[in-house]
Amino acid sequence: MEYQNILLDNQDGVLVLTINREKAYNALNQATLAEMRHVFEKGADEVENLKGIIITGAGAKAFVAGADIKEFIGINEENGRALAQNGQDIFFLIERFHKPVIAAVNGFALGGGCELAMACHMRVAGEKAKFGQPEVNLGLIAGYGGTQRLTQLIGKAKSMELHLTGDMLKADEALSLGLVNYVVPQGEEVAKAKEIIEKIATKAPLAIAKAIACINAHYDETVDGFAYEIAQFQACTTTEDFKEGATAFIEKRKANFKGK
Ligand code: DAK
Repeated sequence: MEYQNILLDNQDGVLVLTINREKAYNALNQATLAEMRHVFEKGADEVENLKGIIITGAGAKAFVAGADIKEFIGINEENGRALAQNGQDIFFLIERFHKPVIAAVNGFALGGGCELAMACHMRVAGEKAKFGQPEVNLGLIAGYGGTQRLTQLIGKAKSMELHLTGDMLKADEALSLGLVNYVVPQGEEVAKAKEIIEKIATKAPLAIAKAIACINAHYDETVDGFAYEIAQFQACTTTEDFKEGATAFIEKRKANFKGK
């Protein structure tokens, strides 16, 4: 697939996905969502020795300023459900991806942009980043999982406040509420996200994938997270990497994990 709305840069196995619609503050139109779906369904796994993915926005102003409001005119009762389902499916692909996905939030992360950041496994914010769910200003509510993920991340009271007022959070407030993992000087978001992914890449890949799946299981009411963890733990014990990790510890050397 040829990408028109995103840029992909493979930095030694760290795939930097830049939403490249700077003039529209990187607003998510349907074409951009389709390209992102393709990356997470296919493209990323074609990257040799993929370590993880960083999602960021082009330019200095915005990560993603929301769904593309200029496309809204075509949304109606008939297609609204399918559009929401499509968006949520793509964000689930991100959330359930087997390698770490980190949002490098370089500016406004509003509406669908905040929802995109929240679907990632972690978030690194530049100090000028702003987060919010301002859909009520447009007669809408969040449709890409925002009511659920913001509540999971920062709790009911603050999530309620943000969704009902449409107010924005500054980066330091987002940090104190647990919405972001780190706040860094403006422009250093991708570098910090890369540092985290490089660290994770030194660990056992199958264990990393299973840890992501187990943590996600906590938020899936159809799954008993504790039972799921037992099964995934047991599966780890059958891997070559488990033997290698334990042996390396005893032999006082660095483990050489192979993802097997
Ligand atoms: N969509 C399209 N264009 C946008 C945009 C957006 N969300 N946000 C900004 N832009 C464009 C502006 O139109 C402007 O383009 P030109 O007019 O120059 O062509 C350019 O980006 C720069 O914007 P401003 O001139 O407004 O820049 P400022 O620095 O003055 O203000 C701002 C920045 C981010 C505060 C402001 O642009 C703003 O309030 N933007 C809208 C933010 C917003 O309301 N975002 C939430 C959108 S609602 C759905 C599921 C989910 C959703 C929708 C549907 N389905 C199930 C179908 C999610 C909804 C949302 O995300």
